[in-house]
Amino acid sequence: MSHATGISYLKDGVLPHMWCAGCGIGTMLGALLRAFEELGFSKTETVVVTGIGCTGKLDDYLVTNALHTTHGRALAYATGIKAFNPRLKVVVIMGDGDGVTIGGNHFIHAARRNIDLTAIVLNNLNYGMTGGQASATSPGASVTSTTRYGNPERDFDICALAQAAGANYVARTTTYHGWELKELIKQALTKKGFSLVEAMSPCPTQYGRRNEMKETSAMLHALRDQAMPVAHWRSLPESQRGNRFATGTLVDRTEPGFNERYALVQARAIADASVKP
Ligand SMILES: Cc1ncc(C[n+]2csc(CCOP(=O)(O)OP(=O)(O)O)c2C)c(N)n1
Repeated sequence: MSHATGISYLKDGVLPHMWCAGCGIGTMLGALLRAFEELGFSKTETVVVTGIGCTGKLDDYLVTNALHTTHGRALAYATGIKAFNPRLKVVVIMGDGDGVTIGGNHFIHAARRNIDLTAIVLNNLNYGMTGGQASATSPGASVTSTTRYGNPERDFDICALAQAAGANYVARTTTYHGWELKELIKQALTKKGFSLVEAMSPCPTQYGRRNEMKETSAMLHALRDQAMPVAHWRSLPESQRGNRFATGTLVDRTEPGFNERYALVQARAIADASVKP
């Protein structure tokens, strides 16, 4: 049996890519390309929107439509695209800094609107591109370039945030689990309403080396060991979960999304206008 490579969605001449050895962004790109191919996504009717950061460079590699936006604002641009032309498939790729730190407010409101977008947040636990500063997902005990003696802040659970705000679909895995990542991206891409896939990823250059994971592969293996399929994770009392996080599909609902609700409002407004002089 031959597997999809997704190569037809990759721009010519872009390899080798720009990310560090051991970074998970290339794995996420591979999963996305394969998901596009397996779902037969149209190159002209798919728009990949990115913010700024190492993860935000991903749109450079694609032959789909792409929009490279400002830091933390990718979801706002994507919302405009989807509201204007609901026929387009809109996929938003962000780092944890981009998506839920500087971009936290846009993230909450995109999930609240349940707008029909797929957001993929690559969570490498810090601001990779600018030197490894703490982000809203850096764990409390972690050392980053701005928290040299530990992080006094608490971290966000991105999936719980999306669930609480109203997203229809929420999933998480790691870039160690490349095939699962592709499958979860496919589910998210076919889901109506706001869908989120969180890809836990190593950042050996910035995060790993400051947190006693000096080998290039060490953070990848640490994430692998922390990942726990959601059914198992839910069966354990909180006291036994330790630092493990749940993976797989965490939320799957069918609430109406923004575009459906907006179409109803539009129909009412048009009907109202037609009876008035
Ligand atoms: C408004 C604004 N503030 C700050 C920056 C500087 N900046 C560029 S990338 C980045 C961090 C990106 O981190 P993250 O989103 O986690 O992505 P990663 O690089 O880790 O993939 C920052 C702070 C910017 N470009 N624009």
